[in-house]
Amino acid sequence: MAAYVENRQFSRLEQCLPTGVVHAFMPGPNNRSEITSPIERSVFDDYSSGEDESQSEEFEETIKLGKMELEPSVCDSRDKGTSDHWVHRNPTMIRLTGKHPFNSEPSLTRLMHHGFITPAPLHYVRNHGPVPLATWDDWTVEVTGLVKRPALFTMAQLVSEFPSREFPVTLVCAGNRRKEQNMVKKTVGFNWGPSAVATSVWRGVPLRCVLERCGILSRRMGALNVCFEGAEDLPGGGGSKYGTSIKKEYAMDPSRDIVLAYMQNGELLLPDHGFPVRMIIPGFIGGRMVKWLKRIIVTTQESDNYYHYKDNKVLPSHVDSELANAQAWWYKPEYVINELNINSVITTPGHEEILAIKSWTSETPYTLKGYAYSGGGKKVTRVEVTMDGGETWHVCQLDHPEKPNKYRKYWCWCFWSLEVEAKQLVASKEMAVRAWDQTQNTQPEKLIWNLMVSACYVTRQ
Ligand SMILES: Nc1nc2c(c(=O)[nH]1)N[C@H]1C(S)=C(S)[C@@H](COP(=O)(O)O)O[C@H]1N2
Ligand SMILES: [Mo]
Repeated sequence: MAAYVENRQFSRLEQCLPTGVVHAFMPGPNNRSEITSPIERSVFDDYSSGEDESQSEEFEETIKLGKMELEPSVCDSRDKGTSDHWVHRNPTMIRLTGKHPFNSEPSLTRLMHHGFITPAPLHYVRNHGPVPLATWDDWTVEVTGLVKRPALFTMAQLVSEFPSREFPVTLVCAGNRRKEQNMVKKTVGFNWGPSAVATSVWRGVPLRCVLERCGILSRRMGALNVCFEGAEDLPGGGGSKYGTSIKKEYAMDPSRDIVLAYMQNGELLLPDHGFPVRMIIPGFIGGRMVKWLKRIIVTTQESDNYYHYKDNKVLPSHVDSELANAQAWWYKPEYVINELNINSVITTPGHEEILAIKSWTSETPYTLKGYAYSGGGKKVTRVEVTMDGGETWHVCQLDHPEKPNKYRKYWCWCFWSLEVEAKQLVASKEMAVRAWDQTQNTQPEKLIWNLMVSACYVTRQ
C-alpha cells in the first residue's frame, strides 16, 4: 500500500463515462475527449501509480453499482410552477423546507446503503434560491480584484488551460443534525436530519493555479481574502448573490486541495450541485463551497455578502437572533465556522428500529455501525460507544476508505462498527457515540445550543 497518494487521479473513471450529453438542454461538451486536455493528461501521467489506480477502480465500481440501483431522476410535480420546474431530481429525496427552494436529504438508511461514495442524485442539496439555468458554452468565471491580470475564463478554458485533480471529498452542511438542536430550542435554521452529508469524487482545477495565472497580489499589496460569488438572485440583505470568502493563505495552500470543480462522480455536475462549476474546499463546511461560481474577487476585507455574515456562525449559547442583530454578533470574526467540527452518528440500529430479540440467543452478535468525520484534513482516530450512560466506552473498529493526500490530510468521512452481544443491547437503556480526531478533539456530552450549528454525542434510546 502506498503511504500516501501523491495526486489522486481517477483515470479509470473516464473509461466508464457516458459519451452523451449529461444535461439534455446543454449544448456541449458532448463527449469526454473535449474535456480531457493535454495538460491534464501530462499531470496525470506524472503522478499516477498502479496503487492509485487500484483505489480509483474501487470507487469507480462503487459509482457504477450505485448508479444502477437508482430510480431515474424526474421533473417532480412538486416543482411545477416554481423556477426549478426544469430540474431533474431523485423522487425519494426528503424535502425539508416545503416546495422551494429545494433543500433535501436522503433517508439515513439509503445514504448508508451506498457506503463511501454517495450517488450524486442522493447527495444532500442546500439551495438558498432558484437553480440557475446554465449552459456549458456560455458560462464564464471572472477573476478580479487584487490581481495583476483580471480575467474571464470560459469552461473550455478552465478545463483545457489548467491541470485538473480528482479525489473524493465529503461535503457537510454546517446544519447537519440541526433537528436535534431545534428540539432543545428553536434555532434560526431548518431541521436537517443526520444526512446533510455525502461523499463524491470531485474533479476540478486547483484554485491556486487560477489565482497564480491571474497574478494574485501580495499581502503587502492588500490581498488578504478571496471572495466567491454565485449566480442566483437571492432575497438576502435586500437582494444579493450567494457569496462568502476564505483567507488568501487558505486559498493558496497546496495542502488544502481547493478546486473549481466541474465533475462529480465522473459526470458533469448536476444542476442542484452547481453546474457547470462550483468551489470544493475540502475539510470546510459546505456553506463555503459556492455553487454556480461566477466571480472570484481578491480583496483586503472578507466578503461583505449577506450570506457570509448572516449564515454559518457559531455564536455563544445566550445569543438568540434578537441579540445577534441588536449587538451585531454576526460581524465578530471569531465566530465564523470554516473547518468542520468533529461529529459522529449511529446509523445501525436505525431510528425506531425494532430488533427481534426473542428469537435470538443472548450471545447473538449484533454490529452497531455509523459514520464520523472531522474538519481541516484531520483524521478521525477513535470512535467510542457507551451503553451504560458514559460509565464505560467501547473502542470501535474504524474504516477509512480513502488514502490521505501527500500532506497526510483526510477529506472524507469514515465508518465505525462495534460488535456487541444481543443481551448487551437488551440491558442498555441508551447508547451514545463520540468520535475523536488526531488533535484529540472530541464531542461534548451535552449539546451546546447555539443559533445555527450543532454537534454533541448522538444517542439512541
Ligand atoms: N450559489 C450557492 N452556493 C451555495 C449555496 C447556495 O445556496 N447558493 N449553499 C451553500 C451551502 S449552505 C451548502 S451546505 C452547500 C451545499 O452543496 P450541495 O447542495 O451540493 O450539497 O452549498 C453552498 N453553496
Ligand atoms: Mo450549509
